[in-house]
Formats: sequence, C-alpha cells, structure tokens
Amino acid sequence: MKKEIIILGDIEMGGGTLTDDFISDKALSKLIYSLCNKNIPVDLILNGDTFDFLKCPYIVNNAASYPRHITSEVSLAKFRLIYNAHTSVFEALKRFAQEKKNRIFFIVGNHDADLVHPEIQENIKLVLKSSGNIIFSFYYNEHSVHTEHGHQYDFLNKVNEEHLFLNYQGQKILNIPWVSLGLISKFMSLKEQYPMLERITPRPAMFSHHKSVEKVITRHSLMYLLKSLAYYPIRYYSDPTYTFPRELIREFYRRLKNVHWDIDEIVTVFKKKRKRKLHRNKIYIFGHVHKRHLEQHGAITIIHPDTWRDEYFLDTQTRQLTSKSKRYVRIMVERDQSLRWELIDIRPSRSILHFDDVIRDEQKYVRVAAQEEGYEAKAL
Ligand SMILES: [Mn+2]
Repeated sequence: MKKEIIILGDIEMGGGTLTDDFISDKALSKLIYSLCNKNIPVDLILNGDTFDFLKCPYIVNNAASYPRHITSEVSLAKFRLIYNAHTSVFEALKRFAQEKKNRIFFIVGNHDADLVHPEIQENIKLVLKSSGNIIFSFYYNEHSVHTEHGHQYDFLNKVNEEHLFLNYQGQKILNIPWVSLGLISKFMSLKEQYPMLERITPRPAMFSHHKSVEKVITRHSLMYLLKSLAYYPIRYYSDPTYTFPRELIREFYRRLKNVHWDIDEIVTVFKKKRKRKLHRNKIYIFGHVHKRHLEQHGAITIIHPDTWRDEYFLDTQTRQLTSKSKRYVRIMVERDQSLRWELIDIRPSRSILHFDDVIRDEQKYVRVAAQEEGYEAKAL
C-alpha cells in the first residue's frame, strides 16, 4: 500500500454552548491518534462543516450574539471558543500533523465558511503547530478520489466561490447565503430553547410529534422570507447582507416554470451538473446531507458517510431515540494506483432515550448525552 485516505465530515464542533451539537471528542480523537505512527502517508480529509461557526455565538464581555457581519475578528473569537470546547480534538490533530508525510485537508462547508478568512487559516496552522501540510480548499482531488462538502449543489446553501467576501463599512465580511444569515439572525434563540429537537431525524417525523414547535418555526421562516423580500432591502439599504435575495427568486421562478418542487438530493444534482466529469474519478464523497448513502455504477462509487454530530433516529412507533453511528471512509491507494475502500462504523455505547422524556427537559438531555459520550461540557 502506498497511501491511506481517511474521509469524514459534518463534525460540526461548536463553542461548547447549548447550540453546539458535537460531543464525540473521545471517539474522534481516538480515530485521529490511530492514524498516527503509520509507515505510509495519510491524507485526513475533514469534508466540510468541521466547525459549526454558524451556530457558535460571538461572546464579548460576557454578552453573546450572532452577528450577521462576519469579519475575521468575529470568526477568530468564535474559533477561540471552539478551540476551548474541543481542545482534545485539536491536540490529536496536532499530533497527526507532526508527521510531515501526513496532510490535513479542511474542506470548506456551509457551517464553516469562516475558513476562507486568511486570519482563521493562519490561526489553525498556529494551534496545530504546522503549516505546510495543513490545506484549506473547497475540493480534494487526488488519486482518482474527489471529495467536497456538497452545499454547492444545494441552491439554498451554495456560495459564490468567486465572490467570498463583501465590503461593509470598510470591513471585509463573509458573503454567506440568505439561509445562513436567516439561521444566524432568527433561529438561534429557538435552538437555545430546543437544543435537542434539531438533533432528531427524520425531521418530518420529529415535527409530526411536536406540532407546536413546527408552527413556531414555520411562522419564523415565513416572516423572514417576507421581510427579506419586502422590508429589509429598504430598511437596511446600505447593508449588503440584507440585499434582495435575487438568486432565490430566480431559482423559485425556474422551479415554478419546470414544476419542480422536490427537494434536491446533493448526489442527484451533482450527477446532472457534472455528468461529463463523472468518469474522471473513481470515488466521490460528499457530506452536507446527514445520512448514509452508497451507490455504485460500474467503476464509480458515490458515498455520503453521514455526520459526526450528536443525532438520533426517532422510531415513530415506540417513540424511542437511538443514537446514530459515526462513520468514515477509508481508502487504500495501492502502488499500481488501484483503490480499495471501506465504510467504517463506530457504534457509540449510548442508552436509548425516549422522545417524550427528551422534549419535557431538553437541556437535561443535552447534558445526559454529553455525559454518556464522556464529553465534559464546561459551558453547559
Ligand atoms: Mn453542510
């Protein structure tokens, strides 16, 4: 074997507050340490949404907020919280990066668009005490393996890669999509109020058992949509984060014309858009969609390994919540360039929770979950 490529995504490490859904520090560090001391090079690909900057608060003088104008200063303050909340993972990454034959790829996702700030990249290299083998990119494309986060095939979350920043009052701020701005400015208090609900899948089943929250979210979303179209662009005329969401309207119009209202699957859109390129590589790996997906067409394999944040399956019959497995892809590159791959499950030893108990006291179950994973949350 010549090289190993390890891919995992949607870790979503946050600031250790109620809006942080990552608690598997022990399992993740253990995996990273197991990749050290190999006698071949290892590429570790963190396939986007490694950090949850979006839901991480910006704390100044003990006051938390979620600013829409994300300067490098805001991103750096959030990164400090994330680092303090998940130091053990950074320690493992630092150890891994000490071996110069190894490389870490931070693929940019929609929850960690902040990675495009050069100051953030420098800071990460600084805390990992390495630079040449720490890479920031939207794609990984080597050895016939292609990986990317996948939000670029999701019209509500895609970004313009040619136009990553906006200028706001002389400051360089992130140019993030309308949905991300909405999440930051309208939904964080709901997330703080219902921290466990958003971890429960499938969403429609969860909402069908929790109608009151569904109503609140629908009302909030509609208000944000209406105000974004008819009020904010005028009220905040000189603020580039409140411009009329032209792309959104264009896409709605296109869908209306083509009577196309199904939610796109990343893989479906990707196959349609990149049809001609599809045979260039052998293995394609995406994140973003938090589910396990595997498909093979002849020599081509497409995989979604699923998320590493704390998530549950709701059994609608028994109303039991089972913790999801953590999963990663291991690719072995042989000397003759041929590839072998496996999708590896890490089953957490977690107890089964009951939906009715959880919604009665969500904050309590955030702590129960953290305890069971062996995560010491300082801020909870
Ligand atoms: Mn994502």
